Parts: sequence; structure tokens; C-alpha cells
Amino acid sequence: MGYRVAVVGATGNVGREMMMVLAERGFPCDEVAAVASSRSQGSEVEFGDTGKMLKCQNIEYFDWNGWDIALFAAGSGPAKEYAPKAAAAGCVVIDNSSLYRMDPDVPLIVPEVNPDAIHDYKKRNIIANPNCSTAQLVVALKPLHDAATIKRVVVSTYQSVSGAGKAGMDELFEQSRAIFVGDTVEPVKFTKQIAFNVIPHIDVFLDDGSTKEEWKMVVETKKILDPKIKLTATCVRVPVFVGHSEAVSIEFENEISAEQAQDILREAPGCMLVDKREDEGYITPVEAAGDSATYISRVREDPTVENGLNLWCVSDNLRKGAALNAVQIAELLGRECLKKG
Ligand code: 11C
Repeated sequence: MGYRVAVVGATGNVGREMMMVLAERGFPCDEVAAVASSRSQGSEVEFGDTGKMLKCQNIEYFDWNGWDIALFAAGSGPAKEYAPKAAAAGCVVIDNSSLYRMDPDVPLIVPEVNPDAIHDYKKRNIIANPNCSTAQLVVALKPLHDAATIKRVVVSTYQSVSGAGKAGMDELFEQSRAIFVGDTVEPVKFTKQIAFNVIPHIDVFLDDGSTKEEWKMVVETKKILDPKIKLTATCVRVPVFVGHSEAVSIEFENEISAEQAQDILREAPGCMLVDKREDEGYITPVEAAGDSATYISRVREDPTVENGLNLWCVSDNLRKGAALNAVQIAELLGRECLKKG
């Protein structure tokens, strides 16, 4: 016996990827519903590569009773309106928006890092999925924190346009084409030209001069991994379609060599170490896209601080950063809390 699973926001980048990951991993589904806004009602989405087409159901009239799990990838607005309704009907919500992440009654989970937090789902029947740039970072940090206790992290991100949805991907494509044919380029989704450019601005500015994306990396890392870790981030949008990259500098309490860190990361859950000091001995977003791993490369000692390491971390933001992590949470929930059969 399996679960009845609803994917909310089924026509978006992340919703489609959720369908793909559920099918690919053989998640035990008795039934899957594609749920979307009234705009998508009647359109069809494929359940992974199975050929099975699902007709989108209008979220306004969706009856949550009898559904076990809802994977929400519809943004904060629908999460605010519909997640409490689903939760009240007994359907456990795993929400990909930022809305509930810092709610003390909602666990924020990366299964490789803080699986024990799953039991807190009962407080609201809602579980939060972290921001994509946080998810891959904590997968890389966790085993190193266990080994040598992280004091401080400085991270610079190189985030792909798919983080801004399909409109972001279309804008990169259209602008690149326009520049080649000599047309004018007008930014719409992004604040400046993204083709052949980089933009140090993701999400809104906060009073202290940081952006909300940078703030999310700080507070989410503390909630998932350890509130004692100090972290500072600079988040940058780059003209890459899929795959977020991060340059990470870490200061530890205790001594740890680059070689020890490589040995630890080679065995760590969710991590894939590709670290040869030669041409092509590292991973770029083009290789990480479509894959589940958090790739780590360029591990080296940082001689400018005591017990410091630098590394490069790349992952598919639509998978580990969103859909895959949500499905892994559903798997964990099934194993630990909602056993069937
Ligand atoms: C981006 N990280 O790349 C964002 C997308 O809080 O879930 C995901 C935003 C979030 O633009």
C-alpha cells in the first residue's frame, strides 16, 4: 500500500521536477494529483518519463481529505492560503516556499543533515524545504562540522536563472538571442541584463544592505545545522540555466587538513567529491544539472586563518535545492512517521 500524493504548482519548474523525482525514485504512490492555479486547470503534466499524463486540478476546489502528502511548489501566496487547509484535512504539507521556514513550529529539513527534526511535523502538519542555495551548502558543511566544528563560513554564490523560475530561463535565452542579432535588451524578470553579465542582487534588499537571499542562507543554515555557526553570504545571479555554484571559505574550531576533509566528503551522504588538481578535475553546473549529488571540488587549506579550508560546491538547484530534497523529506516522513502497509 502506498501514499496519495498531491503536487501543488505542478506546471512550474520545481513541480515538474517533483513529478520526475517521485517517478524516478519509485516513491510508493497509490495516486498522484497534479494541482495548480485556475490558469493551468485542464492542462496536463507527465508523471516523470512514464508517459502517464495527469490532468491539472484547480487548487481552489481541491479536496484535501484522504491525501497523505502534498508537495507544494507554488510560492508563498498559495502556501499561505492552502497549506493550512491541507494540513487541517490531515495531509502533511512539504512546502518549498520561504513562508514557513523560520516558524518555530515548522521543521526545516535536509535529510542528510537534520533528519531527527522530522518528528516536529506534528505541530502544524507542515514541513519546510530550504532555499536551494542553503540546501547544497549544508550537505557539504555537515560532515565537516561533525569532524572539526565550524566557527564561521564566508560563501559567495553563483546562482542559475532557473532559481527565478521559467521566466528567468526565458529571459536569459531571449536576451542572448537578442544580443547576437543586434536587438535591444530590456530586463524584465531580473533587475539588469543577465545575458553575458552577473547580477549581485537576488531577492529584495534589507535594511542592513544585504539581500533576503543572503539573509536566508544565514538563518536557514543556523536552523538546520547549528545556531552557533556564523555565516556571511554574497548571492549573485549568473547566466547559467540550471545549477547553483558556491565558493565557500570555512573556519574551524579544530585542526582539519584538506586531505582529511576530502576523505570525509568522499564518504558523506549526498556529497560527491570530484577533486583532482588538473584540467577538468572539478565540477561545473553543466555537469551537475539533472543530477542528484552535491558536488565538491577544489578543497584546499586557507593559510590566511587558523584551521581554514576553501572549497567549491555545485548542485542542481531544481533537484537537491528543491524537488529532490522535498521527495527525500517525504521518504523520511514515510519511513519514520507515516508507515504504510
Ligand atoms: C533563487 N534561491 O535562486 C532562489 C530561488 O526561497 O525558495 C528559491 C527561493 C526560495 O532565485
